[in-house]
Amino acid sequence: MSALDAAWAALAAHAAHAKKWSLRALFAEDPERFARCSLVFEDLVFDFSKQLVRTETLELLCALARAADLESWRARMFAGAHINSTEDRAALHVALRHRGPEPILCDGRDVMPEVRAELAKMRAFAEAVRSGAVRGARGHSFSDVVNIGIGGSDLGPQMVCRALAHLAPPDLRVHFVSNVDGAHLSPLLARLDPARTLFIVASKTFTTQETMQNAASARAWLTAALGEEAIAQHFVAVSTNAQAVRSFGIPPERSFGFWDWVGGRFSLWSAIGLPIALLLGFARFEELLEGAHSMDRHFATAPLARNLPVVHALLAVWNRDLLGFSTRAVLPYDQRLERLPAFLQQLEMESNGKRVRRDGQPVGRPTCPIVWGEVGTNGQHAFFQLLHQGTEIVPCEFIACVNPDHHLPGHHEKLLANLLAQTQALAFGRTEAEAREALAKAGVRGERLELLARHRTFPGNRPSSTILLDRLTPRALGRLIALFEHSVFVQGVLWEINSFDQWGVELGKELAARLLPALEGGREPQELDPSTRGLLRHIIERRAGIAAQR
Ligand code: G6Q
Repeated sequence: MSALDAAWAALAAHAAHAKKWSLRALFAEDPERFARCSLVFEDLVFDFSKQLVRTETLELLCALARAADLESWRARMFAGAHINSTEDRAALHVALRHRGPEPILCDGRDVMPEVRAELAKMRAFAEAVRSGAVRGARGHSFSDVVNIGIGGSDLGPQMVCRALAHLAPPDLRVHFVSNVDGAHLSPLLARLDPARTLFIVASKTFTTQETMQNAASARAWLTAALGEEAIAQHFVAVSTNAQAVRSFGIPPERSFGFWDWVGGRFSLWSAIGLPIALLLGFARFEELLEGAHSMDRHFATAPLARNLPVVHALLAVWNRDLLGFSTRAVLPYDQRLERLPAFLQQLEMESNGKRVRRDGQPVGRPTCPIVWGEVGTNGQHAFFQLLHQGTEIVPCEFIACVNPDHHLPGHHEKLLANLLAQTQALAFGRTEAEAREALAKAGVRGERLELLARHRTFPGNRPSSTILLDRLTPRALGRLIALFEHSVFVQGVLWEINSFDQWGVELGKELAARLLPALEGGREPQELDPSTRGLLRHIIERRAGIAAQR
């Protein structure tokens, strides 16, 4: 048996006991449990004392990490090795936020001079737009920036811009258009003034169907109002494909680059973060990078058992593989983090939603859970019923700031009271005896008391973690995102998968390309299955019918 198989086997044996543990008992037997089962990094607190773990669990999980060679994979990532093996590339997003003078090598070259040069170009452009030095074709300063991109070229910068909008100036708005559905772009264009609108076409490849369609429509809208010559002043591009950017009509000085060693979902630290720099100013974008860099240093150097991304990942694997929980809820108690669940869905599920190992063999155990979530307290009035009393156990991750950035009295205390209460209710529940006692006190008697007591029992023992930040600053957010990024990588190492490719998105793209001609009035593809053929013909007939009526 390999050391890794032995580590999994030891954990499986341990988990057989863990399935009988109760959080009530774990807390009762150890008054120091909070101190023992929480980690602090700068002002970030990660409390995992309400997870179904003991000291021995963490020891066994750390042994698993060592058996999976985590420390050497981590070193290889920082050293620019081609850990993205199926695409034969490095995964070097840590270089994008590296702040020190040291070189970072990739394929024998120091990438830092290029990284710094691109950051300097972003700074100059962001400052010029914000000061009004760079203007549109009619001489107006820009009031609206539209980022056209999808997936990794959308979710990260969008999430950050929403999270930190309280730091944005009142006279600049940033919008994000991703969906190929014209219902995304069309109503936005209807509200915008072409003379004051700047478009960012953000696409690593500059071939993505959705982005190219949206960019073409935006370009047609702009040129209809301001003429072809206005393109160079109203469009910028962020891409690794300089040739395609030039063909679109965007000059090199308005084109921002990045590198093939930056994965889309890890790219918000590159020029893909341009909307962030425009909205918040470059100094704040740099604070975001600094926050991520400080987490990178911690991840690279802290011992496994005190290492936040490592412990976060080990708990995720414990819940998924050993306790068998198939989903994970992300519950930010902060309205500004409303796009965090969507961002993490991509980061985690695109990275680790895989069934074969790096060597092509089946993983043989469950990998990435389904990640989902919603901001609190909204979720409490929607799906928390299932979290507390449903038949599915969902490990939850609560995230909140100790201090708000608004001045409305009375809100934040209620927000935090609710967060703390939910973690308590999930962990400790309410026994049937306690429910009966509460009902009796309220004057309920007899059969009705017996019936209601069953409905009002909370089984508890439902694990959760809580992350607290002092305040939602760019630095704190950068640190939080980097924590999740590294956790995803660690989980991938434990499952022996490559977290940096995404072949699972390809088949649908190919099939859509085969079907598109038929929808555009051309021939139906041959050898179509009866279901798809039936649907395709229905659409074509109904659309023809509608067209005929017009
Ligand atoms: C992310 C994925 C994917 C990608 C989009 C957009 O890691 O690779 O979400 O970001 O498909 O790709 P482009 O940036 O090339 O348009």
